Amino acid sequence: MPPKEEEDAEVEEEEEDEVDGVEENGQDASGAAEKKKKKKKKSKGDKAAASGAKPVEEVAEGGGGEAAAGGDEVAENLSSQEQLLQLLRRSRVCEESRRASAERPHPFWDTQPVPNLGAADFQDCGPIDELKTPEEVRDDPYPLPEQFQWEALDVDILDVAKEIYTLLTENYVEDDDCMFRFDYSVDFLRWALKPPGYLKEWHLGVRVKSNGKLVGLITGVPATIQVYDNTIRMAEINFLCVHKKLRSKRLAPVLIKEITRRVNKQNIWQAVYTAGVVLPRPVSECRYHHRSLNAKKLIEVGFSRLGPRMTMARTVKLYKVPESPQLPGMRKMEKKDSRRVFELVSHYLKKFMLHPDFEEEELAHWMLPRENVVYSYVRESASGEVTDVCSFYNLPSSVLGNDKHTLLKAAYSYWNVATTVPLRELMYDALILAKQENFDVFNALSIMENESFLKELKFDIGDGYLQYYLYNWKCSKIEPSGIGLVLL
Ligand code: MYA
Repeated sequence: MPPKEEEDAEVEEEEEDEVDGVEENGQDASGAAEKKKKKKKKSKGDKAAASGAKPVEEVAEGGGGEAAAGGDEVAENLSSQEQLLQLLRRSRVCEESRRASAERPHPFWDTQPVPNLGAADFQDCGPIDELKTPEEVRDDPYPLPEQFQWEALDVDILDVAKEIYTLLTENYVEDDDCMFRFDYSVDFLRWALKPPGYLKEWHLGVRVKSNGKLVGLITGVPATIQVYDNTIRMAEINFLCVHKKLRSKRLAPVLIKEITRRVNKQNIWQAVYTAGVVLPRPVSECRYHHRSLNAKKLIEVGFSRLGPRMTMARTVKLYKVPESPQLPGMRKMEKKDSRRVFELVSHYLKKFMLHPDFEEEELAHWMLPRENVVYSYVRESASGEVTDVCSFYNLPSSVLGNDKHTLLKAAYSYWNVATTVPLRELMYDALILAKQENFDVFNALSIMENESFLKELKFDIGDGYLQYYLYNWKCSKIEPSGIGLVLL
């Protein structure tokens, strides 16, 4: 399969809604450019995407690259030599962008209990900060600039959940070329934010006092995580988001410090998180891979492009999958399967250096099927034993500035355990099931044992990375194949 490549898109125009008065009154801009937790595209350099990333400064300044991807015509007019040149240029830009991010100063992160980017790898494991008690942690929330206030967001209130949805769909993670932006649904957000033991206080919003508008977010949920031989109660941090009009005003560090305070008050001192941006300091650097399910649409939206000497018809044929699962006994997971799925998944995860240590109830929360959110299937033998399990979650992206399509439906590989067949065969059925559910693309990271099926199942490598981070925990770096953790 020849590598696929994409063209730069024009940067989307910023929306014009008002965030009253905040820019004049905001704190000084640091000049730190935004970079994103990257997902999505094939042949873009980002968190689930796959081609060349622009340097962060260029993205922040809205600098354009080439014209927007134009489907067959443009793709077919490019000679394979031109495509190769583009590929090389993009990989270089992506690497430069990563290096720039790695080399610039980190006035906030340098004050935090995380290893320096340049520090030697650790041989030992343990907390970085001195041990404290919750009583030693300040009682007062960190101060925000005068015009803002904190709020613990209640996602059970539909209007509040919708406000979070709006903030994220308009301002959350985009690919490096600003062609796609995550579109986490309300149902997804409620699922992601309400596992057993969740705390409303860790769903932290920043509102403009004068009009109540939600302009900032960071969330945490509790999880037990095993890192090498240590089992640690942690917070999984996600959905850090600052409204586009309030970027580079050092609001993110305040959000991070305040969520840290709230987590510490619960006697929890470590956290795990992922990001597309390079910060001090990843414990692992993984890559996204993308399997086309709807090749024509992916090309039309500029997610992928026709390979050299490929026609649309040949490409569609290349990615065609059977209509129904190939393994006998595949069916949707049900509540009655929770115990067995728990046994399979928790036993399987033990082989990885970094993995969640689930309670049965917790895993049932994460895996029981929810329409349009999470899809889980088990394989039941003739004698009624559940032997294999696969799952994926639904994280669509808005397609920005495309005349024909507004949404890209992406499935993300989740917890998969094969005991009766090679993982590749199980994942082939996962692709088929995702296609049945009308997904356009199936994304998987280079983690766990995924390398065993990516190539054969025609996944294309993305050109971006997903960094895994631990807060206040030092340990030796982990290869992607040692990561047994998927964060949403
Ligand atoms: S990753 C997804 C992050 N969200 C997005 O990419 C959405 C779109 N972007 C934005 O909304 C903004 O650009 C954000 C930054 C909010 C990202 N993780 O306020 P600033 C540092 C951590 O002027 P802004 C996810 O959700 C940056 O290096 N830090 O910048 C996991 C700089 O610090 P330093 C980040 O662009 C989140 C400072 O912020 C990230 O307006 C895990 C600049 O602040 C990032 N993704 O806002 C959070 N991006 O100067 C950490 C930039 O030092 C959790 N920065 O380089 C840590 C554990 C906490 C709990 C601990 C409990 C024990």
